[in-house]
Amino acid sequence: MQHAPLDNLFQQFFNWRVKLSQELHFLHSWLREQKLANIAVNEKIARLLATLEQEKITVAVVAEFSRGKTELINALFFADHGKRLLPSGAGTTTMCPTEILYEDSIPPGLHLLPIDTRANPQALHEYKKNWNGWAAVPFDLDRPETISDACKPLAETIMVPVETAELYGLYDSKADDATPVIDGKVEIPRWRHAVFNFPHPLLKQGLVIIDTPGLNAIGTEPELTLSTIPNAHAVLFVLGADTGVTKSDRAIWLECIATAGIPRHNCLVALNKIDTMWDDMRPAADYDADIAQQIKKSAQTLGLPEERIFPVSAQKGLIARVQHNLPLLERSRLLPLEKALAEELPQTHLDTMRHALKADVADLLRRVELDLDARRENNVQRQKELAALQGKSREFLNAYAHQAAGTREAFESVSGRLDKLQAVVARHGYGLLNTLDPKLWHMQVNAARTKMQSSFFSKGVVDAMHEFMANTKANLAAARTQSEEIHGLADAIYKRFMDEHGFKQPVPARLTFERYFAELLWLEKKLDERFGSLFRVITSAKSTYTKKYFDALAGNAVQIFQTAHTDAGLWMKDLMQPLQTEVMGRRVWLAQRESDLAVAAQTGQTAGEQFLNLGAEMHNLHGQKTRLAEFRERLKVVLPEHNVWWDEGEAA
Ligand SMILES: Nc1nc2c(ncn2[C@@H]2O[C@H](COP(=O)(O)OP(=O)(O)OP(=O)(O)O)[C@@H](O)[C@H]2O)c(=O)[nH]1
Ligand SMILES: [Mg+2]
Repeated sequence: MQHAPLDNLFQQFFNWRVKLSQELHFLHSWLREQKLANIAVNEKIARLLATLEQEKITVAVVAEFSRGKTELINALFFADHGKRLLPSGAGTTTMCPTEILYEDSIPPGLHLLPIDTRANPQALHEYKKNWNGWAAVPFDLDRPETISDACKPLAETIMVPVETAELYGLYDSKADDATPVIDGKVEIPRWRHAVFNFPHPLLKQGLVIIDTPGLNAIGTEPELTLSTIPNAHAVLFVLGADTGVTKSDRAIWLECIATAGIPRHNCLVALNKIDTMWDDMRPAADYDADIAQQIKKSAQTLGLPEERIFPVSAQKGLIARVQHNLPLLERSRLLPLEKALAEELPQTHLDTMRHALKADVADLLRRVELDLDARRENNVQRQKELAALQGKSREFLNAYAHQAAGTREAFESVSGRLDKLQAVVARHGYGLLNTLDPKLWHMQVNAARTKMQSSFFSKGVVDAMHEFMANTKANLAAARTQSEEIHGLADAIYKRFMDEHGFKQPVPARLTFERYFAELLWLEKKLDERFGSLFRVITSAKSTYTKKYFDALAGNAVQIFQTAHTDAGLWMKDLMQPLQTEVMGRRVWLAQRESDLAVAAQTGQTAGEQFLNLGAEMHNLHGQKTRLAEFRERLKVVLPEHNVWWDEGEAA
């Protein structure tokens, strides 16, 4: 059977990650062997490797229930399993959002978060930090045919009293489509969220798929629309070719995609179940015309170019793949969709990631190079000095050596001064880290929550949320000012050492806040959209939904701070490192010089042995520079200028 484009993409993505981390490991062990790996270099490489390791590609599959999402996931990604991996069937089968991934820190199996966690304020991502409260159904990996059955809990529901369902935000008696009440009870999903942890090759290579339930469930879990779906690298929206865009399809499209800030180029639409239109009694041209008409109508309703809509039959595609039936695969039209998805993914997120890695690798190499240059420069000075002292009297050499010892001692005080200045910078750094401390944010969140709870009017509830957002922005702005001041201080110190001692290492770049501000502004926009109109305020204030919305919003804001806090910590660690390395290098040089001159004063010689040693060192430095240039070239191949790394053969 034809090799699938997505398999190819992920294989290449994986190969590329392996290749890059191999190159970084080679570079690191060489730097260590050559004693060129200082703390900053070690940390930078460790960080690069961790980034590569954690990198995932996320695809969210979004649709109303029973459109064939799960079947499409089976057909696109897991047909090699030989049967239906995830359960799909008539009626609602995926009752809660399901993340399909591989995570080796938890056992393979279905991990399920109970629905009663909805009574707590913690956001979903917080539950993922601790798996204790999750139920687990282990997979028997030796009997893959049992996995689909093990996933039956995904469809489980329970009957709970109306008040409980209201508490969870899963029942609203005023809603047009309110669930029927039987003996004071209503049916709700048993689980809030599921993680399908399975060591499939694609998942091990970094693929994460989010299988979402229909409108009812999406609407009750604001975290899905506020972060999970917008953060996916590609969104696949599924329609039924038999139904076209229904009212609820349109509602999901608006809620999760059109207003969720998802760039159009990240979104593809599958017009599924085209096999329901197959009719061997009709001319093929009529069938083609019907499909074209459905595409046109769907494109118009969704406001999307027609090329983004892919007619497909997930069910027949899966059968074709399992049975190796090429004509059926062709007829299912699965491949064009798969190809589009494979082309889409690398162009978006992966390029951004590659650019970030490239900048970090370039910075790392530049630092090592500057270090080598400084060592070379020191040796040239030593050589020149010894040459100029040739033929001088023993007495002169003695006095000169004495002076060199004085210079070395004097420099000790310079490095002591740097330590003090560094302590000042670090103190300011603590201030910055305090401003960004996520713990403070938890306090702010609680304060806003109390305010919301005590507000009698709906306006007060929404005002509390807006106030929270305003505080968040103000604090981020304060942190930015602090970081600017710290950078200014570091810059002045670097300049002073440059002027006084001829140092060359430039001050590291500023800490940028644009990304965090953009994320906060986006959250604020969502808040305005959700609670902007008075009607919505009245209907939704103080409801469980409003609380859940705030929890998700606050959870996102705290995460932004968490990231900013981590970034600021790393930035602070890095800020004075280059200067410190240079001062250390100068100290070594001055000590070597002192010992050169002491030998010269003792023996009356400034040539011979010492020159030979210096010559060997220069030779060594030259060799190191050449080797570093080789590493640079090899890394350039893995991180090229142009977007070609995923091309056939490139990552092999
Ligand atoms: N004829 C036809 N039926 C399909 C196709 N894809 C899915 N189905 C059927 O549609 C029904 C729903 O499929 P699922 O994959 O469970 O749909 P879903 O969107 O995941 O549904 P929920 O998880 O319940 O929201 C099942 O009976 C499938 O067999 C298709 O391409 N053609
Ligand atoms: Mg499903």
